Amino acid sequence: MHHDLPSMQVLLDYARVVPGADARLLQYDLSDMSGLIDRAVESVQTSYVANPTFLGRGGKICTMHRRVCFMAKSADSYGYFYSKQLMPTTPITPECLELMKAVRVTFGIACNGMLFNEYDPDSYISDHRDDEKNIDSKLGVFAINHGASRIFRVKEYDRTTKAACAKSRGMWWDFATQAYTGLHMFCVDFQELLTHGVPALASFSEGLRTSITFRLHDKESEAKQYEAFVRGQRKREETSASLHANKHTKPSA
Ligand SMILES: O=C(O)CCC(=O)C(=O)O
Repeated sequence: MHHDLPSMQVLLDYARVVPGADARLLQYDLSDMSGLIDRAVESVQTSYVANPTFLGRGGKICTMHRRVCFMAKSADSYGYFYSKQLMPTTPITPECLELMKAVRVTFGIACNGMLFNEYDPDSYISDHRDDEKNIDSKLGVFAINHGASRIFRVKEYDRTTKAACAKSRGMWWDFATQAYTGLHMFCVDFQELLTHGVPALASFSEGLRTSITFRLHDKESEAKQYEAFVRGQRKREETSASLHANKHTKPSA
């Protein structure tokens, strides 16, 4: 990490619950970067995909309940892979490049891609753990908060059910996000032991919130993932087409 770090607060130190765990939620004051952050958020407004849907298992249509876009140089990444889907790369704007550089220099986080999630009051992201394939795994996942405050909810991960713990079985922590702060899910154990999500809560319902996560992509190593995505997509389309055809085939008399 670099010497002149912005002021920082430890929101959660999981070692207090599980001694030895290397998992902390850190919050940085980024008010000095507010102009840079505003300009980056503004520059992606026409690039969002709203509530993207994708074909899940058995041809089921699933929805991401928010607006999403992924910015990088096309030479660096095919895009952001999620649920065996691909959010293709949008050529990164100069404003985003500038913010990414500031994050790299200030926090020493290796990154060449930025994922934007924009939440209106009804939007949410379910509890999940981040795949650290495209994350600087030495340091964890770094995000910037912009706009309205939302609850960022952290839960203990239940290895038995392979899901976030129910409240009766594990601990939950709620944090109200603050504009112009950095949220750092630090460090190597965070995504292993804890989930995170942004629930839709009626009491937290004013305006838009954007989060920006900083990712490190390598197009060469994504090639296999890309081929698997293309194959899977073909398969899902065939399944969906045959389900559709069966629905419309009249039974013979
Ligand atoms: O909006 C946030 O703070 C979380 C975003 C997130 O969890 C993700 O993109 O995986």
